[in-house]
Amino acid sequence: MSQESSASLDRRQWMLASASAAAAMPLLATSASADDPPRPAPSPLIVRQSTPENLETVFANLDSFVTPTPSFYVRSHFAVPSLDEKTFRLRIEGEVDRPITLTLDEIRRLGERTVTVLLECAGNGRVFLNPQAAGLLWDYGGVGTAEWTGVPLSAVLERAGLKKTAVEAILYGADTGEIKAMPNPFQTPGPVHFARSMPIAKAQRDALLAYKMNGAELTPAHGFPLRAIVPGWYGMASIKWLDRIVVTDRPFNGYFQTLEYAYFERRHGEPVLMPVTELQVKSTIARPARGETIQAGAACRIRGFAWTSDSEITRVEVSTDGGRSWNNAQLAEQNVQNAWRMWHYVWQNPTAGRHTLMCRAHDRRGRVQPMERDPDRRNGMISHVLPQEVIAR
Ligand SMILES: Nc1nc2c(c(=O)[nH]1)N[C@H]1C(S)=C(S)[C@@H](COP(=O)(O)O)O[C@H]1N2
Ligand SMILES: [Mo]
Repeated sequence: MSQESSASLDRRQWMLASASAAAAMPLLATSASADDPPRPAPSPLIVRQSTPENLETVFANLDSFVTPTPSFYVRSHFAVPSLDEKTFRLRIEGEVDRPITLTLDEIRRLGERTVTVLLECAGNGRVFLNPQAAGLLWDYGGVGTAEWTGVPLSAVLERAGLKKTAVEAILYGADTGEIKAMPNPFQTPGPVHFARSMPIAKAQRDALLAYKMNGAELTPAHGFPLRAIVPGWYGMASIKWLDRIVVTDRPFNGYFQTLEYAYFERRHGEPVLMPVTELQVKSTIARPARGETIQAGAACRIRGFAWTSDSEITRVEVSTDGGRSWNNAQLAEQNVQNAWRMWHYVWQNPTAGRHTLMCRAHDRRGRVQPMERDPDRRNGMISHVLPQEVIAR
């Protein structure tokens, strides 16, 4: 597929999204940000798949640090399991001194905290890959930031007591199913639970078992009654409907970190398949949106979001001429590790015609958003700079 045709596909998807938003919502007289021209109220989510339900955020409509729950993307591999708060139990077993099961009340008593954490699907931006990669074709909106309330995973592990042999914690969701819609080597051997592991050090450092999102009980789609939140890692690590933790004495090779959600890392120059973990430094333009018409000659406020893993966004550059020249954007003061940072740049005098916008983020660890796609990342971890065409009239 040529660059041209993939760009027009995106534009069509954007127009479909905004057309359905316009049909469903009355036009607001004023927009959320005084600097943006008026547009429809926050739209419903875009349906990427209906069974199971996979829903994308309309990124161009995001204009707040915390993403409201009704606008937060949903990524589920299997049907939402129906779980009853009263009979729900979390089981912890494996390399522990005492295998235990905990009720939600027992979990809540382990020391509540609230963190603001961004989740980004490892496949976010997949629609831009060329050649097209396997998986759901997310545009910009497989990402969001929410306030999560729960207890540290470390507190739960402490209750069970880790043996000296403990190396990883595997988190299992209650959801289960088969993956068959791919060629044989990528199918599951019968039904599996959605599961991911992390090293014990990560589990003890900052992973959270959350029962609230944005101050309210988790919704079924987002993992009711209990989910993991793994700060700084791609979303697949944040297991929803979490009902089982197995501590192991060796790395886990489950389906969702080998055949899926894995990328090639070069070791001694040779590719080694590794589970996807840490978020890459990335920024995305929210407005003007791809294909949007802006006013020629009038100052245009370009705004967006930038994020990274276990670091801080220190700079976002914006180009209005397809990457020939770059200008520093203004970073918002609100700067929370493992959430995102809002930014804007005022483009003083757009001339009539087509323009290609770009943005590029830097972090405190010295990482820079790459200009080129790295094919070793297979079908995920999509963070390279993307051109965004707008029209000034
Ligand atoms: N049990 C379970 N947990 C899961 C998933 C899943 O399918 N089942 N999807 C993962 C993926 S790939 C992502 S990106 C995030 C999305 O979380 P959200 O649906 O709350 O946005 O959940 C993760 N946790
Ligand atoms: Mo994901």
